[in-house]
Amino acid sequence: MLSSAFYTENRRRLAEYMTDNSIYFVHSGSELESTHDENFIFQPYRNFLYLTGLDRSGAILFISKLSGKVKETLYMHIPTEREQRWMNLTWDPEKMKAETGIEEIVSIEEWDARVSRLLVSGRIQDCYIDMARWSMNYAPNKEQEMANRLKNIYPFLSMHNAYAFVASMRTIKHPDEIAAHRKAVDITEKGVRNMLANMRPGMYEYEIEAYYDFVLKSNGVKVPAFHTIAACGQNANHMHYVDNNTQTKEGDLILFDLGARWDYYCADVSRTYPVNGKFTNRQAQLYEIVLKGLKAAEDAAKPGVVKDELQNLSKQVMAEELVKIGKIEKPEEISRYYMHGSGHLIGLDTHDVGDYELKLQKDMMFTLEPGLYFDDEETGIRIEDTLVVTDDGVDILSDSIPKEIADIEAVMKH
Ligand SMILES: [Mn+2]
Repeated sequence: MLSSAFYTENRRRLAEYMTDNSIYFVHSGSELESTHDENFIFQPYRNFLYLTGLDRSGAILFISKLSGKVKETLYMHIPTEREQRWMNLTWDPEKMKAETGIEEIVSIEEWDARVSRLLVSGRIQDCYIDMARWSMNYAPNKEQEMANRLKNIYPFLSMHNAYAFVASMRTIKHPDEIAAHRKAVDITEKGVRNMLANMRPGMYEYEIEAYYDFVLKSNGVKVPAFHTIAACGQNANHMHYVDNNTQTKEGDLILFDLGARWDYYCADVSRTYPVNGKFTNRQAQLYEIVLKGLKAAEDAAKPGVVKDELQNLSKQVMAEELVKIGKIEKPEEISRYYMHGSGHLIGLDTHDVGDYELKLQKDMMFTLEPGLYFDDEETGIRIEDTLVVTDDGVDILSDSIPKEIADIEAVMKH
């Protein structure tokens, strides 16, 4: 958890955005069943987390603004004695008040009575919900159910979605958030270096990955930011390959796309390494093209630049190089070997929320990840850094994770 001042400030800005005589609520989310009596690991809805710091299921943050007076209440499921015993679910409202800066914490059972009392006056006209929806086909979530219920009972309410506003706040990182990111990237680096120290041809992808997982676990990272990709040879040409169950061969390149998570802040780094520690001339030639594409974008990144322009720059640089070595005849043919965008905002989500058309601003965090995928050579290369925008450029948080050929080969010399 970051400081209570951070969460309090986030809520203050949200309340400022709300019109007078309005309410806002956001659910933390609930546990989802995986099979029989097992649940998936609970993931709090990130806007809830950003406003409270709490990762408890079954909670609602409620903010009312009445005649300019803002009141914040946290509605929580109070764990039963049985839940406290079996699940180690603690119930310490005073501690939660101190951690979140929210002065009122009450049982979720009081929700109906309290919200009724507030809405009966008819003074509340605007209701802000906070709802992200990745697909129209997902089952309705609690946020949607509650919005429908309130709209049904109080048809005069005008509904608004505060999601985009909170998402826009999330794109500019507080120094404490950047520090959490740095920690996530530092642990990622330790994990990658442990793989480099132990990787040999003939190992299965999962055996190599285990050296990374060990470092994450032993540094207190329970869950990584996303499923690790460890893809040798042709597997690297499937961008979201996560089977990681192929035996590596002498002469393979292996592509890793991975990241630790610290305080819910995600690292996202890709590297491509020769399993035996030494690039062939051809591999080095192709690798340098991707690296050149990445560096061109990193050198051009600064406040005021639109992120997509950086993607185009990487693509253009790589296309020119591919023409030079005779792999393609015209630059536009690069689309045969490069079929994804380069990078995304990053934060509490790996592919973080926010407006991707925006120009870069100081303290935004994002990734750049050009790649080239050659089915005809059974070789896929991607190099990705996690970056934070500074006054006049970017700070590459993942810069010390080896990516220059000389550094990689020196580190891997066993
Ligand atoms: Mn990425």
